[in-house]
Amino acid sequence: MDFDLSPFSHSEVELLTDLKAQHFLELYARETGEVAAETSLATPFVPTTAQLTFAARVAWRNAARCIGRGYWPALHVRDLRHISEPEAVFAELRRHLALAWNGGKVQSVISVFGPDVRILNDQLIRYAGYPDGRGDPQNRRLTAQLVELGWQAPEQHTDFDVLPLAIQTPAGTRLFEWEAEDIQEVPLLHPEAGDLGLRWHALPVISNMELRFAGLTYPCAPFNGWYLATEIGARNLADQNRYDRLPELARRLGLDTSRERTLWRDRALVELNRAVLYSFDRAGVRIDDHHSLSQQFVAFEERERAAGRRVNGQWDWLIPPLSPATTPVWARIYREDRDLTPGFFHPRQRPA
Ligand code: NRG
Repeated sequence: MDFDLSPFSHSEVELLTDLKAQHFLELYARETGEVAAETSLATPFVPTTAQLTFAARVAWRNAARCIGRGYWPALHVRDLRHISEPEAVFAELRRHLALAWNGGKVQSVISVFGPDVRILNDQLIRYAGYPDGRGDPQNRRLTAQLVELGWQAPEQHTDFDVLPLAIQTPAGTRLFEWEAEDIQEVPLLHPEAGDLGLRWHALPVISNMELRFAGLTYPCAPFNGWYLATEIGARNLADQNRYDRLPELARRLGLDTSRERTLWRDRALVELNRAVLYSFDRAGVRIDDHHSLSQQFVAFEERERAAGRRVNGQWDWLIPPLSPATTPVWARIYREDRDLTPGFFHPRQRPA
């Protein structure tokens, strides 16, 4: 439950915040069996590490768009609320990447920082998008912002130049460059067509969503799971407004691209997704396919039902972009509560 607090007076806001804290503590007690001390208006609620850990995991469980949340109880939560100095934040983010990478056996990790920090980048690892057409067109605005903040792009633009990270505090915005060892990437090989001259990074780390619960907001709480192959093969590298590589792949594969009805786009799309799975498997990097993950999601739904909980879901995000009707998610109906907390929210989305 969340409200827009702007029309309320200071004391009304305090009361609502207190109610939200009570609401969270009831949930915490119900699910963990631990009864926590009551909060009151006199003493603002400061969650314990155990409560923060629970909240972050439930926020993942509540994430309406995520097909991978069956793993929610295994989220590794790093309580870094005492850290808000940019250098220290960046050092911890490097540790986050190493912990999440785990030698290729990618683990889900969230790092929760102090309240005055924000990250400008929407993911920790992003490829630059340049006006000359190189790189990821989705990141053109971010790239321009980082250049404005002082980033010097490499002289020779490539399609996969990793952007620096912009960390914002009340003292200003600072840029940090990743070390080569921080960034794990997988070059894409097609099992029959060979090297595709493409690559993708192993870790999707969402860095611009706020963690909200108990009337509290943590604006810097980057989290990651691992990739679902269609994210890379059916969107990032395939979308016409992203890397748009289907025509080139179709030609390589000798497909007839003269007419739409040869379905060369669909055939190239399947082959690109095969290449992503094949390459990640070969490199020993954890990745899911949409059939297995959809089945796991349905099993998660069953577990939630058994626990007496309703699954929050957004159907158009849960279905995969490749062969959606072959998965069990296609024929199901989902309802979304956009205010459900604990949750992850975009900063523009209603205040907590
Ligand atoms: N489609 C985006 C990533 C979105 C989140 N996906 C995950 N999250 N797998 C992309 O970079 O392709 N996660 O936390 O694992």
